[in-house]
Amino acid sequence: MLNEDQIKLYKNEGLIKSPTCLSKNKVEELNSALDKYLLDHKNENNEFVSGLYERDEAFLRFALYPEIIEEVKQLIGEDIILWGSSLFCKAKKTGNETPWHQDGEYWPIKPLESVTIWLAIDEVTPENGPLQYIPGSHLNKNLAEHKTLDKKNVTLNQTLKNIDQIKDKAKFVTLQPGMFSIHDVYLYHGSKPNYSGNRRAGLTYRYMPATSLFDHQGAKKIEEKIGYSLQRQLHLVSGSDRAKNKIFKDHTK
Ligand SMILES: O=C(O)CCC(=O)C(=O)O
Repeated sequence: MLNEDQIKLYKNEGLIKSPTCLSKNKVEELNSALDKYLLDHKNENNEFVSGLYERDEAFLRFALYPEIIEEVKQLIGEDIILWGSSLFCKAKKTGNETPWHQDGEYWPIKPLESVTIWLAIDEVTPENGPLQYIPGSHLNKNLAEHKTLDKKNVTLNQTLKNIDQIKDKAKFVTLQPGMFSIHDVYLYHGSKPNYSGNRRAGLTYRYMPATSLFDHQGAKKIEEKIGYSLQRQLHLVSGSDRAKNKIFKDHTK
């Protein structure tokens, strides 16, 4: 669970490192699921995989761990929908950059509110492309202008237009396997390429308050623009679906 200072820090900075670390057994389960996924998809680019639990349901159960849900509740309340997951698996030496962005730029959630759990499978060090962020950049709850990048070796193709002026305020997040950070939907964040000798794999799980509506048609349009398409599954993980979303599975019963 988060203490009051940690909750305050999250509200002020837009990102915190959770004090929780998953057990050794759970970290082993995470590794097995990832090893199997990478083997099953060995001819694909797995630097960034969106719709992870829709593609492989082995990844769903990690998102339901009470250690994670209890902390999400502290930040967005009792009514929670898990609506997405991704793999960010930066290969050693050649791992891709994630350009500076705000998550909200990609997500049709109304009203726009969501938190991301970034769960480390590998150790994340200053050298292997940790998540970096601008503390407080979420505070005015605005989506800043993004532009499309015409560049290979990036996980996402949208980037913030005016990041150069504030880049020097960035902090980065180091994690041990089984630890996770939590960030706000409006936060400016990204990560550098991985030129180190160690892979940097992590999972993201996205949760929204069930008082918001997920616009499936809007999501489809955005995802086609980025170049993928999937049948997104919404999972009710706590409380009730107050906004009457299209729920794929209710885990509260
Ligand atoms: O892990 C990364 O490289 C970027 C992650 C990210 O952008 C996110 O979690 O929203």
